[in-house]
Amino acid sequence: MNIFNENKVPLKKIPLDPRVDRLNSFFNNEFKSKVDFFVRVPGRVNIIGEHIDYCGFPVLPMALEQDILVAAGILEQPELHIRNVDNKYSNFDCKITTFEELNIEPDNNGRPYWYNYVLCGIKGAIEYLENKYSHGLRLCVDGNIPPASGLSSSSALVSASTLSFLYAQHSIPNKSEIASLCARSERYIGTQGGGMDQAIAFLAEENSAQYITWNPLTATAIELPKNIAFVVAHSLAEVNKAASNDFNRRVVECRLAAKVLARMSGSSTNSEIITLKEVQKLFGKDLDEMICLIQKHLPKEAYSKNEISQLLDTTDEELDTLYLTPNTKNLTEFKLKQRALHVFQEAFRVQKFRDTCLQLKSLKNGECNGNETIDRIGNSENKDDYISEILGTLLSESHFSLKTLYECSHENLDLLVEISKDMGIHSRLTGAGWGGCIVALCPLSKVDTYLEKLKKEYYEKYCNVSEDCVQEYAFATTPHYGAVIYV
Ligand code: ADP
Ligand code: NG1
Ligand code: MG
Repeated sequence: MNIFNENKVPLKKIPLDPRVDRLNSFFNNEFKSKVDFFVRVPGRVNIIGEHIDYCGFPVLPMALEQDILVAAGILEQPELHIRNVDNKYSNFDCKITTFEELNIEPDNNGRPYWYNYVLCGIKGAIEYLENKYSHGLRLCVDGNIPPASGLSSSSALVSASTLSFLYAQHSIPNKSEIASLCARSERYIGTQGGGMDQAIAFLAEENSAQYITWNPLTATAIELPKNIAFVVAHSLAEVNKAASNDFNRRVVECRLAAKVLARMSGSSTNSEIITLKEVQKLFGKDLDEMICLIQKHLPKEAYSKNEISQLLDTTDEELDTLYLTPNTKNLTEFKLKQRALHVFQEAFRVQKFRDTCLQLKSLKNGECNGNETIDRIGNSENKDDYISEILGTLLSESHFSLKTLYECSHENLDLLVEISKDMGIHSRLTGAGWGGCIVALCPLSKVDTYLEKLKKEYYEKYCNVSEDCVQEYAFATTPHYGAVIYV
């Protein structure tokens, strides 16, 4: 076990923190035994790159201060005892055997029980260990990431569970490996997400966002301009992504769009192509050119299942088994053009956001070298305002696309975005959408006025929240560090 290997999830001393103390006492009371270790996994805010991780395109999230904190006690017997400090979350106890036998079922309304996320994490860990494990666990969970709000509370919970279980078996995988494992584990809840949430949970660094790529998974630190703050504001519309087929519907629409585009390029239907990124590679075109190709190859507003089967020269039954999920098999209509357009355009915005941050850094380091954009930034009267406007516009465009092409916004999110716009502040929904939070790019000098405006014009006017609670729902944030084990 190499404690100092920077690729491994770090082991740190248990911090002096009242929240850790409270969780420790809660665990002692609940189980009449001592905590062996704690695990902390942060939530995240995705700055830009929404609904494109599962299409193979890079994204740009940062970790939050808010986290899932877990206290764990190692057991000799193969059992799980799961508790939560918040008593709205019920206790759960079970025996464990093999990952094949660990069933994860939702309630009668198709909503996952909260502890199903813990079970997903454990199931993934047992699968990774090929059923060779020797210890069970007692777990107490304390989370302060607003749940079901696009800040990735689910992945923090799954990842903290996987990490706890592996550590209890004396296994500390490296960060990229466990990030990919946790992304696979969370799919047991029923949603076919990409790996963004788990990647940032493990690969985050303090003070910078991460530019995350797939296959192979890499994270590159991106310094954000110092004169801006990222403000998160909750619309107070909560939505559990595994309780409906909205999320998976988008995933399969992108898959089918990729498949149809690949077919148009002359590739055989049984090729492995399944993501829009792979299709781009197949065509050998840049993002702009792909956007033009969509207009040509996917002209219709909607495609029926039968039309897609014909385009792919397959049967509806084969379509079900190869590309659809249990909760999307009953769908009869798919929007391929709109979803693919959003994906390629959003991928382009991520590149532009990252490049602008890098160009600003080059300029600050005095590395101009006749680069046109850098010169333009350098020559602008107020560099900071100029950069804020470029980055902010990308956020506004992203929101518009998510609202109109991807259809995953919510009226409360749109209202928050409009209120922000009134003050000249660009913002967008963050996370999967259909509710949850916006992220706004706010000049540092305007943060207090902006938060005050949100309080007056959103929280006081439309929501019944007390003044002290507003800070919990609207806050400026800076990039935090990733998952840790406290021993
Ligand atoms: P998010 O955008 O926050 O990831 P999801 O819909 O993916 O939203 O997952 C939210 C679900 O995760 C909640 O409905 C709940 O079941 C679970 N969850 C999140 N935080 C906690 C917590 N602190 N304690 C228990 N369960 C939690
Ligand atoms: P949230 O909103 O945290 O559940 C989901 C997916 C991400 C990504 C975003 C949209 C999971 C675990 N998370 O996040 O992979 O696709 O939506 O960009 O499925
Ligand atoms: Mg989630």
